[in-house]
Amino acid sequence: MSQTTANDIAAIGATINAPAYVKHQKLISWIADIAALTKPDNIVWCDGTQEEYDRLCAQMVASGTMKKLNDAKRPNSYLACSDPTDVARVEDRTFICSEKKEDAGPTNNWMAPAEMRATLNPLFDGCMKGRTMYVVPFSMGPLGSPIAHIGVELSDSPYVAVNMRIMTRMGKAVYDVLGTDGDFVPCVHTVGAPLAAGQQDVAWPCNATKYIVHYPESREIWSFGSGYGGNALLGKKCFALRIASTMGRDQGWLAEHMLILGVESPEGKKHYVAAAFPSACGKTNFAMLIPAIKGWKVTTIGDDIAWIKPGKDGRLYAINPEAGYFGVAPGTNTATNSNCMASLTANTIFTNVALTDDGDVWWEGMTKEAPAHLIDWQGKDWTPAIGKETGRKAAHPNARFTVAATQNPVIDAAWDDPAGVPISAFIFGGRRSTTVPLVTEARNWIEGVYMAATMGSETTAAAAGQQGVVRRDPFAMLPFMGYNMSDYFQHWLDMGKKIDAIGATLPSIYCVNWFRTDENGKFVWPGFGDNMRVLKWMLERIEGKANGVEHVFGVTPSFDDLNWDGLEFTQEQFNTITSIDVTAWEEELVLHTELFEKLAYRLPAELEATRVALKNRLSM
Ligand code: SAT
Ligand code: MN
Repeated sequence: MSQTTANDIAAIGATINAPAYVKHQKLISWIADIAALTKPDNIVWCDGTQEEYDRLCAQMVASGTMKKLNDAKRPNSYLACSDPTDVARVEDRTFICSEKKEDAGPTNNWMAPAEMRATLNPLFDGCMKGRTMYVVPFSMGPLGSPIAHIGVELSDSPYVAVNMRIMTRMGKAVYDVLGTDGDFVPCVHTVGAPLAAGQQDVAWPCNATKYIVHYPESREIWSFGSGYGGNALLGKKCFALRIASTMGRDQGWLAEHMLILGVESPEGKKHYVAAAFPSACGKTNFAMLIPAIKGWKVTTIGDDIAWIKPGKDGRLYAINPEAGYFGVAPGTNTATNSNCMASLTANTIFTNVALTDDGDVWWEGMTKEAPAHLIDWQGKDWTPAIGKETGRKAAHPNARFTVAATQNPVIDAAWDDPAGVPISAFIFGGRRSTTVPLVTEARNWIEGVYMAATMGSETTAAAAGQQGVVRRDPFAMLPFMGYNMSDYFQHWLDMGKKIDAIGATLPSIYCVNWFRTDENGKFVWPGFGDNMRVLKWMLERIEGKANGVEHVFGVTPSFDDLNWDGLEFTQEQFNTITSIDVTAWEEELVLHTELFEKLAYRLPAELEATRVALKNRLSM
């Protein structure tokens, strides 16, 4: 085969209209290859400017994909309503295509790369006919940060292009960082709905066949058939978690499904913590919480994903690779998250919420009473009476907002710091109506990894499928792991060992559960701003200032160890959410065993040893 020369590249660049500022030959020939395969009518090179954003939004308003909201109510904001079959991530259509099946592990769908490529090739062939291909260059993390990485998404969805501008650092400046030969993760996305000549488009094109495919070895992402959220905004779960987790394993860092927040005490002492919860368990609320205790301040670094690398001092430093929030709208209101509501007053894209008669948005839980009339997320008339009669929701339970992080009134001053922020604690939490107590501190790193590895949570609307059943969700990473789960546990254990070996301080690890219910199925813990009481205890533990009681799993506060200023909460209520029911825990440990049996191949011995020790302590 002959070498491609600079002249050839110039010619290739010209056929795909590459702007002069794109100087990366490999990138140009990759884009040319994808254009030749997908056969779009046009190529638009996104520069990330406001003008471009406004133009694409106006174009989507004209085509019926989006509605512009009333500027007097919600300036520069839009509503997009998806096809009713395209409303959440599709985990059963998500694949990790490593060369060896065991490298994807038992928790992932796997297909051999060659077989998957043979499957996808005919689907992608001509898939963009009649459409425009948008070239979307983006940085996950502050441009040029040593913790950041670059991706380029080719998509035939203008909805993806505008959402990526909010969710990532997207635009021309990325090419400066890339230079002539910088690394990037190639991401190909199509809604999978080519248009024949003269064929009328629909408001939300998509395909009943869906594939969300990752090739961890070549670090590629191919997504077919969905225009929604994590299936289509490939910088998010696909890159920042699935591909990045494999990069982290290979390069000695961590890509985690974690929010990052800053907490400042009344004395001005500041800590950063990172917390993992499964999708739709209140991460955005926690990341923006308004402390119920006077004098404390919480600020946001990120609400969904953390990239964490060891710094020169050996401590772990984290960045938020994203630049915006793609949060769940239903349930959000000025009482549960007023910072979030303040973020959404302008410049926001809403997806699958309801439209009010005066051109604003509404969702379940936004106000106590629903407006008298709405157009629901499927474009149908909706009134409270209709809702009551049919059980139909005005907004889809997984309806979302997309908003820039900079609109958050409590954004942390360091949120964009390329160096990241030092992490003092990791928090792991699930949605559990029983069994798991309010808060437990791990006595050591291995116990903490065990807690995270055995996390369980009742399922929510963020993923297609049955809701409300407990599933094991290790590290809240189950749907987002790019490699073998057991190897990932090992990676966490190894990171701990390495940091310990150089004498640097490891973050403390906590397990929390805000969701325990009473005999009537009502949440006992008030949650939201009152979670500050738990945070305060954690930070004071880290500083050696707070007491706790040791029990079978670790250390928990007694009633008197928490601050109760301004909250009526009885010792009895406290017992309801902290008690350890031995029988329930024996059953829980059986489920841990089931998980470990499933993950037995390459499961670190330390974890099974921890389980055995736990079981022995429990039966003492
Ligand atoms: O993956 S999404 O970004 O669509 C939402 C989520 O599951 O957290
Ligand atoms: Mn998430």
